[in-house]
Amino acid sequence: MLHCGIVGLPLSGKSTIFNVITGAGAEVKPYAGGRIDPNRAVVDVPDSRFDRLAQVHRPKKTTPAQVEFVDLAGLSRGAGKGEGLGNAFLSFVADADALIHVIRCFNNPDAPHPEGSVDPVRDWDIINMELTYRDLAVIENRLSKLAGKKNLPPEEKAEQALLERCKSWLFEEKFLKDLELTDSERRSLRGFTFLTEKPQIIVLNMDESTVELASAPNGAALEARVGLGRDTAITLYGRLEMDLLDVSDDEAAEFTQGLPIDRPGRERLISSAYAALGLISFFTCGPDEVRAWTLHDGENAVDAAGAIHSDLARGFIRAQVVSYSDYEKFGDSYANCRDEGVLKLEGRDYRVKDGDIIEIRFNV
Ligand SMILES: Nc1nc2c(ncn2[C@@H]2O[C@H](COP(=O)(O)OP(=O)(O)O)[C@@H](O)[C@H]2O)c(=O)[nH]1
Ligand SMILES: [Mg+2]
Repeated sequence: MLHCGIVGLPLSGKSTIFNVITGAGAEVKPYAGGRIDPNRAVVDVPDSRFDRLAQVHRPKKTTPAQVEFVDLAGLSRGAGKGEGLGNAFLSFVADADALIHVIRCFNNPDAPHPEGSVDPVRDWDIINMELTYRDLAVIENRLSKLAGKKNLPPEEKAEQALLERCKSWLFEEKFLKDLELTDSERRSLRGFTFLTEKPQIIVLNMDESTVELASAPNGAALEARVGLGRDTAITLYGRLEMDLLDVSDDEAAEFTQGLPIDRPGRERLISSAYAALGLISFFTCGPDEVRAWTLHDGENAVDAAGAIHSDLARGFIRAQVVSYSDYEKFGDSYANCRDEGVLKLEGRDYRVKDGDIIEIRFNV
């Protein structure tokens, strides 16, 4: 399951956004709290294809893909150096596959900004600085261990050189996810769970009065900094969208008039997360269960089999595959799809596509 950690300064609206995503009713506080226990929620991935497949098959059980969200206490200055809640907090972050980075763009005198003013660019820098400090601390720690050893074996020499490269890169104020590395170098860094290596989905938490990003505080600079326009940055209207959870559709339509909210916040966020992480879904359909599964784009038929069960990967023979769109087009019938030649038997190396409906043939 995809695991997303929500980060941001205190009072940036993290818990509010957690509620928008999950409808979970987490405590939203107008002051900077000191809890480190995170709120956790598992959310179904919205997918209209999955919903329709469930209607067509009427199985005993339906299992959508799911994402876990973890809402943490705020990250403050100094956390990366172990101050305050720093280390405990950052260990939660290290577990995440992706970070939802909430940036405060709203004014709210009832919840004064901990830095004294609303300045999204400064806030963006503070958080990323903390993530960078933490990664540097991890690197320094390992480097000093290696430096203490005599006669490093070749793999540790290589590790040392690689960590030195990472360190200089971080000193240039760049993120490790943007450092060009070979697959084996990436793999050797995995155990460090570097925070700046994680994809970020940037959530600009807007005032309901701020329709255009340009009218957000320091909007132009912010846009340049976070590269808005890439699929990894979205705007959310935290408080407004949280209030929408409690009203009728008609009222909601009235509230959101003129705002660029075409789909519910949770859908926008989850689909950005899938895009940022390069994730795709495939489906298995039968009378017992219709289920959506998550893979990384580029994974093959054996990976799909392994996602379902390790036995299926081990005894893999072939995958029967039809795309969702063909299946729908030909009357939701495998027989029709076979006649039309769109139902295929694929081998191990077949690259799974988003929306494939798959049945694994196997022998154990
Ligand atoms: N005006 C306005 N206030 C918000 C918005 N999002 C959050 N708040 C308020 O800011 C305060 C802190 O929100 P919270 O979600 O607890 O922030 P956290 O500390 O980052 O988890 C609460 O009083 C919220 O009602 C927003 O989009 N607009
Ligand atoms: Mg909170």
